[in-house]
Amino acid sequence: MNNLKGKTALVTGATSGIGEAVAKMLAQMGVDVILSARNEEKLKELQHKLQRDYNSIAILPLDVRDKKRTLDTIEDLLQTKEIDILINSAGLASGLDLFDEADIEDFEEMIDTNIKGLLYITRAILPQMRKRDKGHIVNLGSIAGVMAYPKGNVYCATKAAVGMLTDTLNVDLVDTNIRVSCVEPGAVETNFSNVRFKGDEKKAKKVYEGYKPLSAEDIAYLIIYILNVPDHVNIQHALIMPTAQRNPYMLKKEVEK
Ligand code: 8X3
Repeated sequence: MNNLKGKTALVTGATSGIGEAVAKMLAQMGVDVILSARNEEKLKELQHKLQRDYNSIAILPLDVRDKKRTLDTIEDLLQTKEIDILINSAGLASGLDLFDEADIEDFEEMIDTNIKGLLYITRAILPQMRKRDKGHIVNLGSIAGVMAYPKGNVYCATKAAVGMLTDTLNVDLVDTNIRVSCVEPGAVETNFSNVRFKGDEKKAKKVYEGYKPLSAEDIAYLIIYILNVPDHVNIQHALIMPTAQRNPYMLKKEVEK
């Protein structure tokens, strides 16, 4: 069953990790994909790669933290495109420190991207979806937004906000056919920890050692499933963890002998 063919999707954070994996899978499903991220060169590279095999792949260079540019760019985009699917996957963790020792710049970067960026994009896209009475928004939450873990502080808070925004959007959209979903992964091996630890690859690699973490593709499969279910089905939250991890505290690691 492919309910997605011929639809148009906008994917933020499309040049890495989960965003990139979802963009590729959407293209495979025959969706016209608009790839959005900050780095234009990377966007062009991915567009070039995908265009060889799939239909329409457009790019939208954008830093979602820039309110005015985001609102203006989306307004322009909507003059010519009807967006059926919005994947809000731009987001990051910056630092893993005790709250009282953490860098306030890190707090702001996470709030600006994970919450405010998501708000700007969604606020700009949603009126068109409401007018057409159709659309599906998928937000990238996290187990971090469901359960607090040590030193997660502001990252956990931003992802809790993403989860709650999913709920409040669903409530505000009760009289429409628009669906809003939040995917909440545990440990996924992507560039995530590398960014969190600011390029300390050794520290980043350690996070995924001794067990099989999820891959970006595992999350992309789930997102495709969520998007592809019949119109009367709205999967509002989906918590997805590696089998070795049951929550942020319970992770079965093989110990080296
Ligand atoms: C990523 C998962 O557990 O590192 O959001 O916060 S975790």
